[in-house]
Formats: sequence, C-alpha cells, structure tokens
Amino acid sequence: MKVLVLGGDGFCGWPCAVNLADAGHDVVIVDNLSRRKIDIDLGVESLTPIATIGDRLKAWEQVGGKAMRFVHLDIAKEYDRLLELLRSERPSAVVHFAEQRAAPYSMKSSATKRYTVDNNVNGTHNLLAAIVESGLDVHIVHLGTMGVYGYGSHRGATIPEGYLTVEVPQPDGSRFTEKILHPADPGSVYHMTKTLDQLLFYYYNKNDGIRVTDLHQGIVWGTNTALTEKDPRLTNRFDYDGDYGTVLNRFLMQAAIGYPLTVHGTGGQTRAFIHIRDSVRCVQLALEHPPAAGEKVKIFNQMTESHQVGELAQKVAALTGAELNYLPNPRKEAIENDLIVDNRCFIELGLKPTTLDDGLLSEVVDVARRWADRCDRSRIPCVSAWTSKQAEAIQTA
Ligand code: NAD
Ligand code: USQ
Repeated sequence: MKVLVLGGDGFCGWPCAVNLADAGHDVVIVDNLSRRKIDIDLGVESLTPIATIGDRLKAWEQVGGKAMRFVHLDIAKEYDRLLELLRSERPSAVVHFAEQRAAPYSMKSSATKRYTVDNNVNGTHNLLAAIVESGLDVHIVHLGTMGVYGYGSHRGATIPEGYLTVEVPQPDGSRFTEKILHPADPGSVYHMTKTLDQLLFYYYNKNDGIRVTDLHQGIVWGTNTALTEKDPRLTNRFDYDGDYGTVLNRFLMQAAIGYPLTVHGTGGQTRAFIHIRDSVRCVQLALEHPPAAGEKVKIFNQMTESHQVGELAQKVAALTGAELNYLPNPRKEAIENDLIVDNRCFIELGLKPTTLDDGLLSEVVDVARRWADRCDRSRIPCVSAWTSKQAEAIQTA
C-alpha cells in the first residue's frame, strides 16, 4: 500500500519507514528535519552518528528492499503543499510521527511551549483538514502517548484502551451508561498537545468520517532494529541529553560511561515502556488492520510493560555496577503512582512483547559504550524545570 510517513526521519519514524518498505509498502517519508535543527540549536548530537537523510535513503536502496522517497515539508506551516502531496500521491494511509516530542524541551521557556503547541496542534489539524479537502479516504495512524491518561493515582483501576464506560446519574434517579474518551490529565505542555490531538481526531471522525487509529505509546527504549543494523548509514538516533533523552536509555547510557544514574525524586514514578522493535511492529499491525468506514477512532495502548523509575535504575545498577544518584525532581509530577494498563488490542493482533529481560538491556549498554567518546557529559543533567519552584530546587542542590 502507498503510505506517507510524516516524521519519518525521527527516532521512531525512521525504523518504522524502513520496516514498512521492507514489508513491500510504497513509502514516502515527509519531514522538515526540525529534529536535526533542534540538536544544532541545543548544541547536542545523537550518541550514535546518524547519516544525512540523503545518505540514509541511498543506503536503503543499496541494502534494503523497496526504495523510499523523501519530501522536505513542514506539515504545520505548508498546508497547500501538504494538500498537493496528498492529491498527487493518493496514499491509502498516513503514519503521523511529525511532532515535537520531548516534555522537558516543551517546558524550557515560553518560546518552546509556544513552538510545541503551534507545531503539534497545527500539524495534526492541517493533516485532517487536508484529507477532508482532498476528498480521499486515507487512514491516519497517529503516534500519541500513554501520558494523555495522566500519572496521578488511578486507584488501582486498569487504564482502558482510550474509552471509559461511565454511569451518568439522571434527575429522576435513574442512570445511563456511556463510553467516553478517558479523561485527559497531561503532565507537560507536550503531553497537553497530545490530548488536544485526541479531540481533533474525535471531531473529524464524527463530522467527516475520517478513519483514525491513535496509538497511545509508552516510553520507547532501545535504538536499532534488525533492518537499521544492516548498514552503518541506516543507524538510528540515540538521544541521551537532559531534554530529549528518555529515562531507560539514559540510565543505560549513563551506566556505560560511569555516570551515576539520574533518578528524579524518590524514583517512585511508574511509567509504561515498549522496545523500538515492538513499536515498529505495532505500527505495521495498526496499518494493516484499519478501522472500517464509519467506525469511531480506534485507540490502542502501545506499551508492553510498566516499571517504576527507581526499580529500573536498580535493575541497571545490578547489571552494570552503576551508582544511583537521587536528584531533586525538575518536573511537577506525583512522587509515586500506580499504572495498570490494558494492552489487549495489540496482543490479540499477534504482538509478542519484547521484555526488559530479553538481554536487550545489555545490547543498549554495548551501543552506548561503543559511542561513549561522542557523549558530552555536561549535557546529561535535566535542567528544564516545570515551575520556578522546581528550578530553585535543582539550582540549590
Ligand atoms: P523525533 O523527534 O525523533 O521525530 C519526530 C520527527 O518529526 C523528526 O524527524 C522531526 O524532524 C519531524 N517533525 C516534527 N515536526 C514536523 C513538522 N511540522 N513537519 C514535518 N516534520 C516534522 O521523535 P520520536 O521519538 O520519533 O517520536 C515520534 C512520535 O512518537 C511523536 O509524535 C512522539 O510524541 C511519539 N512518541 C514517542 C515516544 C518516545 O519514547 N520516543 C513515546 C511515545 C510517543
Ligand atoms: N526521569 C528520571 N531521570 C531521568 C529522566 C527522567 O527519573 O534522567 C523520570 C521523569 O521524571 C519521569 C519519567 O522518568 O517521571 C519519564 O521521563 P521520560 O523523559 O523518560 O519520558 P516522558 O517525558 O514521559 O516522555 C517520553 C517521550 C514522549 C512520550 C512519553 C510516553 O519523550 O514523546 O510521549 O515518553 S509516556 O511517558 O508514556 O507518556
């Protein structure tokens, strides 16, 4: 099938595009390369050396399957070009990764808050409006986040896949039940944009019948897939800095270079995780099982396991001998939370979860050791604070 992969040069998008091309799909990557520019602005680089998009595509043509094409386009700003692209390519599906995805980056300043909202909300809305204007029947597969449900206490309740069944009391004392979107409880400006995306999908699905699958993804760990390991020019990015590095990859990389593991607060925060190989597989499964015409937005929880951050640090320490460093938390978030998640949709579609115990933790440590000399240790601390109170606490620590 013809698929546009928006954000296909990024950490999740690149291995996904390669996997879809390998599976025989006709892939067009659409990206404005803003993630590479943010690296330049922040003065950091992926721990793994990544090739230019041109070299990536050349390498894929030489060692991979079906060649991919690339279109340099900003989906948040270039509406007319996006519409023209849909009209000329007539894709069956669009996979939408093209957003600013780091919570700490989104909380750095009023400029990064505004950029994150402008980029993410306009990008998603432009895509929806362009599909309606094109008159095409295009299935959108969107990468959302588990963070839309929030990380407060769910009081032991299982988080459902997107929709919650509620009982509404009536004035006469009777009750009716209804399935509603699970209440949103974002923990950063970035996560808030994903809750806004959800409403945009709900509306365009109801009004225009746009078919959407929204993947509520957990924290992705690991770096390469079997396909991106085929050639050094296909290597995926590895973010480790305080703005873009995510917790498990950061701990593994810190262990590799002998840097004490940066646990925020008590480490009682529980989060959902998924390995990059499973993330890629899930996107393919979602694409190949689209909603039927007239079906409401499909929501899948794209995660395979939940862990407490402190427990993960201890696991990495046991594996590598690393030390733990408990730091004042730069984020305004619950000290601890429960997180029980329903992920039956993907399991029923055949996903075989890759778990933390599969030896892949050591593989990430090995990748990090290999590129340790590319690490700038001064960029490891998380300095983006959620409020001035948090900023003061990290400065005085
Ligand atoms: P990333 O920053 O590595 O990739 C995003 C890509 O989109 C980049 O290549 C960037 O240049 C491009 N992009 C951004 N704005 C654009 C625009 N306006 N027009 C065109 N291209 C644009 O991020 P990622 O880690 O690959 O995440 C991809 C998606 O998955 C995001 O939407 C993110 O919210 C979601 N997600 C990521 C994780 C994770 O742990 N990395 C977890 C859950 C969900
Ligand atoms: N944390 C530490 N130490 C660190 C870094 C983070 O203790 O060095 C803690 C944070 O305080 C937080 C938790 O680890 O409690 C997760 O932080 P993270 O940066 O790994 O993940 P998050 O900010 O939630 O964002 C990442 C991706 C985002 C995606 C989200 C999925 O960047 O795109 O949406 O994971 S989820 O967490 O399920 O919402």
